[in-house]
Amino acid sequence: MKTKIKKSMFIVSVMTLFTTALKAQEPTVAELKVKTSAVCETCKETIEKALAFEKGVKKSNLNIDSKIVTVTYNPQKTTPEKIRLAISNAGYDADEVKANPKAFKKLPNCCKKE
Ligand SMILES: [Cu+2]
Repeated sequence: MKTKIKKSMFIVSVMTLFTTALKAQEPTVAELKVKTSAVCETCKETIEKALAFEKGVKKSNLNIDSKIVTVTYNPQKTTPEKIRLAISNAGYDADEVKANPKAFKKLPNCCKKE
């Protein structure tokens, strides 16, 4: 009986060690590229600011020529879907996610794509 308890204790501690090791290996940094509908410097500012307030986002940089925003984020805290939604809620298209119409209406005229 005593050895049985010892054995199960051993198994539990091995499993704990194993899951701890697995957790440590999960990446905390990932990069995502999202095609947006940005057209000018103000768009760039609006999108980068919106992403700066988004949980799990470390940094973002929008290239106006390509309209692609590169986002560095923590995949344990956020997802590409949430990041696209944040861009949509700022008034811009994000890949297949269309801009939130209410947010789009509030954009300055120069930022409204046709
Ligand atoms: Cu703009």
